[in-house]
Parts: sequence; structure tokens; C-alpha cells
Amino acid sequence: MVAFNNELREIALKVVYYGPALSGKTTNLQSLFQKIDPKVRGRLMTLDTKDDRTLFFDMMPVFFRTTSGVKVKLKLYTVPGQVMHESTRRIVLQGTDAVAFVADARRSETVTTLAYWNNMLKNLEANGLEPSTLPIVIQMNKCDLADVRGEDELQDLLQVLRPLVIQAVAIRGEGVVETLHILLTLAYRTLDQRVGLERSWHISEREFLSQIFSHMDLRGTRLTGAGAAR
Ligand SMILES: Nc1nc2c(ncn2[C@@H]2O[C@H](COP(=O)(O)OP(=O)(O)O)[C@@H](O)[C@H]2O)c(=O)[nH]1
Ligand SMILES: [Mg+2]
Repeated sequence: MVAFNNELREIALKVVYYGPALSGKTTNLQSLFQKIDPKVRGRLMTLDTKDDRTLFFDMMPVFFRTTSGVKVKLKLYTVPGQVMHESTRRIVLQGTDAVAFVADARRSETVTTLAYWNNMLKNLEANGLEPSTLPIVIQMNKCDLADVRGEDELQDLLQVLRPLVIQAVAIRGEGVVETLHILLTLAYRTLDQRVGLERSWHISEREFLSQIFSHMDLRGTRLTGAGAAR
């Protein structure tokens, strides 16, 4: 769960980028790292092996202080996609507040994508997280490649839950900010219901989002304006 420290007036949030190996999870974080003002982020920790695959996981912290004096720490994680890292995937999902499921949109990846989607649902449940109430978005990545699935061809993924689907080309930074924006909007609303972000912590949705996205390079995205709260 989200970690709160009432005395220190601190809120910690965790977002996980989940999906099969090589779907573009690390690329999402790298792109966000480049777009976000160094004032509101820490180092991007990536642990890549020589064949360019995530060995353990990546993590990038984002932090800000609200006008009500609350320190918000947001940690963005990726999981390693390879089958052998199943236990790491499960551990990284522990206590997550939101999940971006990053899929390779090509038709050739359909079977693998569904397998990892189901794997994610299983690992959420193993961590006591309820997939139907957890903020989850699907990012269909690599839309620059040939033979990608259209939005009407995702029935296999949308059978139980009906998460929002975002198209992306993460290597060009397309859809990356949008994915995080939608996910954090959902995360805010879920947390607000649970712990009263607005009522008890005096953090409005607009401020929460603008503290992050007004420090982001939004050129070429569908988000505009400094606040970009909508
Ligand atoms: N064509 C294309 N390649 C991508 C895209 N996003 C990532 N890649 C490439 O896919 C490979 C795997 O990406 P990576 O982010 O390491 O995948 P991860 O295993 O999910 O972390 C790398 O060679 C990336 O450059 C994309 O949108 N289009
Ligand atoms: Mg990776």
C-alpha cells in the first residue's frame, strides 16, 4: 500500500511498469527521465546486462512538496520480463499503488502478452492486491512497427478488467507521458477515496498532477498547459 507518515507529513507512492521482456518498460522510464525536470527527480537506477535486458529492476524517484507542506515521494519501478525472474516480479509488485502494463503491440506478441497479463493478475493477488480496484492502464507499445494489433483486437486482454488502453512509441517518447498522466490520475482518485488526499491532506487532484506534469516537457504530447491537470 501507499506508505503514509502522518508525523512527517509524508506520502510515498509506488508505480510499477509490468510486462514481458523487451516490451519497452525501461524505455518508458528513460524517456520520462529525459522529460522531467531534474529538480523533481532523482537518479534513474537501471541494472542492464550486456544484451540490453533488465537484470533486476529499474527505479526512478520523483518528489515534491505540496502547498499544504506534505512531501510526496513517487517511485517508478520496472520489473524484469524474463521468465526466470518470476520471484523478482512478484516482489516488485508488493504494495504497488498503480500498474502500467507495457505490451509489444505486434500480433506476433499476442500470446506472450496475454501470458504476462495473466501472470500480473496472479502476482497482484499473491500480494493481496485486488486487480479490479487497482489503477491499471495498458500501454500498447511499439506502434511504429508493422503488424500491430488495433484497439478492436484486444479482447483477450480486456475480458475480466476493462483498463484504459494507450498507444505508444516509447523510443520516440510518444504516449509515455500520457500513460503516466492517466495512471496517476487514477491513482490520485483511488487514494483520495481511501485516505482523503483532499480532505485530510489538502492535496487537490489538480495540484497533485501539476506538481509532476508542470515539471515535464510536454511538447508533442496531448497534454497542454503548465498544470496539465486535465
Ligand atoms: N521499434 C520500437 N522499439 C522499441 C520501442 N520501445 C522500446 N523499443 C526497443 O525494444 C527493446 C527493449 O526495450 P526495453 O525498454 O529495454 O524493454 P524492457 O525489457 O521492457 O525493459 C530496446 O531495443 C528498445 O529500444 C518502440 O516504441 N518501438
Ligand atoms: Mg527493462
